[in-house]
Amino acid sequence: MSVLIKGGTVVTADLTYRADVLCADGKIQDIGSDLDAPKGAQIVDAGGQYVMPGGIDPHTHMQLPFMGTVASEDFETGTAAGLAGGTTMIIDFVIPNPQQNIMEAYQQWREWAEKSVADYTFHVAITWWDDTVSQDMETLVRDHGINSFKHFMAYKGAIMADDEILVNSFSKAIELGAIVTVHAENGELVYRLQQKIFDMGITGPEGHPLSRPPEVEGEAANRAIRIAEVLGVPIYLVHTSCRQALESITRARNEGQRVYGEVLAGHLLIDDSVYRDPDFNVASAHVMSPPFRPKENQELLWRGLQSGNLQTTATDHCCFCADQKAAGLDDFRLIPNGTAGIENRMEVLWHHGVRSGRLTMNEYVAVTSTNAAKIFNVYPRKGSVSVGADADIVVWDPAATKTISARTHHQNVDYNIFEGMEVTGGASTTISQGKIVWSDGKLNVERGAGNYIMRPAFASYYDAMQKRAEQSRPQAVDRGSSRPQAVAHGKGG
Ligand code: DUC
Ligand code: ZN
Ligand code: ZN
Repeated sequence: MSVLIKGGTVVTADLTYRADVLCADGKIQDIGSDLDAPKGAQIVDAGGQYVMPGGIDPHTHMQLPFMGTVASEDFETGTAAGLAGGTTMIIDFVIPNPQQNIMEAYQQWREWAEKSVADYTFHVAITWWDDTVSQDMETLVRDHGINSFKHFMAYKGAIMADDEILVNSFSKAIELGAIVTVHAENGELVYRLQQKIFDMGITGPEGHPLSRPPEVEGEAANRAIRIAEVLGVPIYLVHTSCRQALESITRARNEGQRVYGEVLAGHLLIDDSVYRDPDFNVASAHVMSPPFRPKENQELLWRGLQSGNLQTTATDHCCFCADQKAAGLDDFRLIPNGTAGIENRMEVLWHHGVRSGRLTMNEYVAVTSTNAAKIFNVYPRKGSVSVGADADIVVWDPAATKTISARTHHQNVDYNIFEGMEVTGGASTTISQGKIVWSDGKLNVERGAGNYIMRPAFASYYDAMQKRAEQSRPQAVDRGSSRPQAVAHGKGG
């Protein structure tokens, strides 16, 4: 079965041009003017619309067991909601319990994800350390197409990675040609502040942001970046939410360090006033970490995207319904952390990014798809409209209008953090693996159709680092030069 997208304007991270796009056998077969439709092809009329790479959400948590419950959105419903919003691939997280065998956790997530209706891949979290973890990292990179390892610097007593774990895991990652990612919040400080605020009698959701102020994120971001610098490993900070963390990223990038930053659609558009809503259901529905921030951070995060210091946008899609959030009715520390967004990321970023003039259409494609594909080494198979790429495409109607609501969304959660937001621009057709899976406001998906996507290690990057380390070794005595020294240390010295 083939699909011919006719009469649209192709928009990639680099180019904007009029062309038809032919998809067959799951791939983009041809791009050109006035392409003929093969016999039996389905035709998508893209007149007046944009033909872009499907969105990649590099940060989701489908059916995550977390804080005594399990996220309500599973891999089937979550990937379907993504397709309805133009997102055609997710990068979810394998999160082993402390002491749990890493391969066992990985197999568990693979099994859970088999019902996905769109393509998916995983970051694997390193939550504890011993020789078997080191071995398993190697197996994952070598045999299972994993090239990114996640570290939670918060959630003390659960999945938190302390400095010893960070150093061990980062060192192993560079040896394997993998990238490290971090949830940057100082878990010791969060723990201390949570107790203090609760003991002061602040028990409701308003205590959540007070216990996780921006300084706590800034400290952890800077620490992780500096550890990565010393070890010479590329690092990616998930959900950068505040000035302090952004400044650390920007500073390190200006020094030539390979540091990447992600920002969530929610952090760009929602501020911390939501936690002071008198309705527990509303305030607790916004409890996620890091929390929504004072408004002044939003403009800085937009500028981070515009300047290229932040490269990707994500959602941290992790859904809990009101009955689950109610676990923290008397104690904000027990409210399961997480909010939804996979269905709305592409449209809210278009509306507030492109229509506002903050982002060009090409920049929009970069930050919603292409950059994630490049950083996590799956480009140009994903994140591009090019011959030979996977036929994961969104046909974007810039004139479509909609009011976002939990009443009409496809996400399996009873609240939408963008409730009532009016947006212009949306996915009229989504194509996944060369099949039309969303059109005319209807999903046409098949349980289990999603493929697990292997992502190779960054061998060339690792080789280059080794070469630089060798070249820079004589300079290691030059105390005025921090970068070459750091690279030399990156060799494992
Ligand atoms: N933050 C959340 O809000 N939910 C899941 C995990 C995380 O880090
Ligand atoms: Zn996180
Ligand atoms: Zn997360």
